[in-house]
Amino acid sequence: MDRVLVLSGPNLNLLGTRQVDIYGLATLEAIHESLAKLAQELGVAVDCRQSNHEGELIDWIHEVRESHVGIVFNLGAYTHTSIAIADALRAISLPSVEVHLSNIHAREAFRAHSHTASAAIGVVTGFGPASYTLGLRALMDYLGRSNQD
Ligand code: CA2
Repeated sequence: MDRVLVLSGPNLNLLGTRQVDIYGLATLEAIHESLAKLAQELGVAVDCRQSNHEGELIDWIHEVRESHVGIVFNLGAYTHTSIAIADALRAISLPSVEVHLSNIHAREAFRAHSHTASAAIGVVTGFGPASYTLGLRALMDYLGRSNQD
């Protein structure tokens, strides 16, 4: 079965415990469960991982370059700072979708810029936990269409 990496970056392991006004009450575990359920419907497997470490996120991106068909990623604050992760995404030739729980364009100005968005096929931002499932649907839709080429 095809596999998709779902990558979450720093502090997202704390979801549902703090800043619930911005990020909501859902835990990352609950988001992973809804992704697994959707993946089953879509006939794909999700491999959900979270790390607070930039190098580990980069290592995982490299690791899946031949074993997985795409990546859904929420890099947390590394979105706005990490040229190294953007380079890693560009260095592999897998399609990816960037997702954010909050609308990064409706917050502080520094959040509106993403180093990594241009390495992705598209961005889903502002739909809470549904951003992850919408991102997986968008990736699978893209893969279905690219397979027809
Ligand atoms: O909206 C998103 O998904 C973000 O990627 C979340 C990042 C933020 O830096 C981005 O600008 C937008 C922050 C994730 C922090 O998550 C927390 C969860 C619980 C408590 C505190 C932080």
